Amino acid sequence: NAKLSPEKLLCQLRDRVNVSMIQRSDGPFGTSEWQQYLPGKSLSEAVGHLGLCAVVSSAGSLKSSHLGQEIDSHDAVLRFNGAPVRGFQDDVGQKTTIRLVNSQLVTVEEQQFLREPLYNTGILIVWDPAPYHAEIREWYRKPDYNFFESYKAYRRAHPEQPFYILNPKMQWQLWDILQENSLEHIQPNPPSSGMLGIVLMMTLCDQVDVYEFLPSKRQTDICHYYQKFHDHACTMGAYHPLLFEKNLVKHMNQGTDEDIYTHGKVTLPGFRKVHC
Ligand code: NCC
Repeated sequence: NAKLSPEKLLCQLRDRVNVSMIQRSDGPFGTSEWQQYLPGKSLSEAVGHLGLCAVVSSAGSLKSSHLGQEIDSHDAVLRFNGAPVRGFQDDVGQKTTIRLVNSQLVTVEEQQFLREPLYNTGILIVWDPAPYHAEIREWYRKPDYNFFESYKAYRRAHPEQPFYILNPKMQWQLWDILQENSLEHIQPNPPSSGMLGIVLMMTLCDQVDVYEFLPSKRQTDICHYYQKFHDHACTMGAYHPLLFEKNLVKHMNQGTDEDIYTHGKVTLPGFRKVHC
């Protein structure tokens, strides 16, 4: 049901979604206090030029997938929220280059977030749902979850680990493209961590392989590969416009339907490789 050709859609994403991390120049973050907390290096300096990247969804369908080796063969691997690797290497691999977490986890699960060694590997990025196309200052005054103190506490405990705050601009730039390419009205909530992570990696990598975002033959109502919890909404979406995200990703897939069926694998080009 997408309206644009895959090529045009890739160009729209490349040109209209501005993926950036919060910097000193971003209004309320210009204080000397914030200067001590925001990482000195930019994200692209921290990761360098990435070739082949993997994005690993947290879906239950990763269970028994044996995709671990294939995932680890990528130059960089992105994971989400509290998705573990220990004990699940055979299915999800063990490499974590970047972990994208939502502000709810950082705030509501703060004690776990500050204590769990799981979060100490790789580069951390936190994002928070902002009001539709709000200015940074407006969002800063009223974040969805007030994660700023928890972010600072983590930075004090782990000053050497790169930890960024995703500029909230991108979520609505991406949402607009989702809406423009859907025949139905979609809920006015930001895209899922999964979709944000896919677009983030498209800005950093030459190629992005996404695992079990589009479910394989292992599709299940089990929400996560690491929990016993069942909920259909995890795969289809409730708060996040997940179904529309998945349609968009399917439309841009450069891999085969066979790869989706057997590996839950979608292949997308990095924006550097997109010519408009
Ligand atoms: O579940 P969550 O997502 O952490 O999953 C990360 C991303 O994987 C994709 N996914 C997950 C499960 C599934 N069956 N199919 C999938 O395609 C999605 O793209 C998803 O974004 C989030 O997006 O941040 C989310 O976070 C959780 C929760 O906050 C964190 O896990 C921390 O505990 C949300 N769950 C709840 O609030 C109960 C979830 O709605 C969205």
